[in-house]
Amino acid sequence: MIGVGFLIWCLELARGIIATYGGLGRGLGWHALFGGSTQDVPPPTVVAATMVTIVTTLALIAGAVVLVMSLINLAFPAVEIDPLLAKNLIYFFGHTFINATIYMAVTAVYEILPRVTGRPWKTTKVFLAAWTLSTTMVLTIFPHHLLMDFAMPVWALAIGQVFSFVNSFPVLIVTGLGALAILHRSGIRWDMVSTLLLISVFGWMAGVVPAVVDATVAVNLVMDNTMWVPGHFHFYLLLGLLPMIFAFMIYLARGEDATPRGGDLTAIIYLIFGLGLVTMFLVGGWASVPRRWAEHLPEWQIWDQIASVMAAGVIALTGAFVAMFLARIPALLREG
Ligand SMILES: [Cu+2]
Repeated sequence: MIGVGFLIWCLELARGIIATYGGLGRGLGWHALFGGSTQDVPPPTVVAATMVTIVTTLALIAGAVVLVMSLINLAFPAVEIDPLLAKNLIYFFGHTFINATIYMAVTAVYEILPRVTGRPWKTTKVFLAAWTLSTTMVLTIFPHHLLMDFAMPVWALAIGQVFSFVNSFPVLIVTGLGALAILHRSGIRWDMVSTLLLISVFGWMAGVVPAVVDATVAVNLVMDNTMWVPGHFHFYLLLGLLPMIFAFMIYLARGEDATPRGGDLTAIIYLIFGLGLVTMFLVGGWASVPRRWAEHLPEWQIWDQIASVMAAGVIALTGAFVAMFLARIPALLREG
């Protein structure tokens, strides 16, 4: 049901992009990137949304295929599934789908930072090239989840390994540098929304570092079943994806000038709690604390205890951000 919902959402995005820009290739700005045309160059948000539409649709198809295969296998056990194929389909779906969430949420940075600074975020050729590269690579690096599967062909693992290094950087760099260029001497007023956006760019960029470390064969063989893994994905989801979403929600509900006093401090406290939480995960991984394990030794629990306090702080502030959004809904509805 959730998959079908997302598929309808993707199809609607694709329809909108095709109707407005004349095709998905033009949504990615290929006419400007390869043809040199400067007409109808799509804004950054459309470029990102086109990429997300393409890869999420493909991910959903793979997910649906493996679901149907499993259901058939349940009903008719004689119809067997190739376990390696099933695992590949699952990780093609999962890797692509979760990556696309950040690629979509980063449009909050592309849209809101220019508005609060009064400086446009221009679509450059480098920006277009980075997003086109990521569109192809995000689809081919999922074997980095299968580095421990000896039955996988070595070439597939090699692609997963090499492209994991290459893929992470183009979009991160154009986004990070773009954000810094817009912010530099802009005289911006640091409020809750702008601070959350800056935190999100930091959290995304910094969180990818432990992820790429884990996608390295030599490290993965040791670290994959440790707390390092929840450490890296909490890093870019808790401090990258979520601040993008919070900033967007609060901006939507309260507008440009209405974010409350001291909002920047609230956002920084969220960053501190979040960093504390992910650091405890990463420290546990560094100390080889296993995940998915029946036994959890008393020596490991000090990190859990610190992390629990940090998690409580994250939950409290998340509650506050969501409440700020929900509290404004009735007024927004009245204003129409
Ligand atoms: Cu992945």
